[in-house]
Amino acid sequence: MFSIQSILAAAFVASTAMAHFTLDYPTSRGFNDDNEPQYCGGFPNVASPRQPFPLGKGPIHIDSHHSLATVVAFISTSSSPTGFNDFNTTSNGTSIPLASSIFQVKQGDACFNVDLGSLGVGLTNGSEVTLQVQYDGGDGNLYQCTDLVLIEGYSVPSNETCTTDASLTNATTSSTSSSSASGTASSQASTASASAKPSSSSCSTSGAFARTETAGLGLVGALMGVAGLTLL
Ligand SMILES: [Cu+2]
Repeated sequence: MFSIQSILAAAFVASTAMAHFTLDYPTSRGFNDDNEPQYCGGFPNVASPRQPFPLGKGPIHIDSHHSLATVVAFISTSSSPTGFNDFNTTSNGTSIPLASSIFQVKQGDACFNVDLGSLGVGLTNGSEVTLQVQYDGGDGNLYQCTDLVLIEGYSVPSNETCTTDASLTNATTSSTSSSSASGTASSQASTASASAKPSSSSCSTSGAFARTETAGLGLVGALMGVAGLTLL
């Protein structure tokens, strides 16, 4: 017969199988656990209205459901991006630097700052961008997008300010010290399946996504290699 304990245990397993990670601020386009490995987490269309966000330093909040994960953010300057390539270059062919370092987060809430106005891709007051967060907690790259309009001097709600910037304290590589030309969205996407190792993930949503790849290592390795070259 079934005991209360076994029923509770089953419920616990079910609940931990939810939500690899969520993008909590700015608000995500949408969240679908099963589709999170897809471009923009399976939400390819721009959300309207765009959310106001600082042209200067502004905070991004995520909630991680893996014990350890590798995170990076990048942007598209297209008003209607349709795929990863739109996060690679601007409409006039300028490479878009990563919007953050590549850094690690532990389970739970994490916050990091971006400074989109300083990326050197011509963003000004009123510019429209889409920010995509890439997250790898051991079961493959996952994505969330948010659609923004950049406002000079915009003040975020005080409760959204980062008390600890995870991208500074836990960075595995910097987005600013190396040439960003290599650190673009498509190169991240293309290295996503480059390496594999056993996963320590506690989050397997389905057979299809319960892979044992750790894309972050390949990505970090590729970027560190380039960073090394630029130091020569
Ligand atoms: Cu997961």
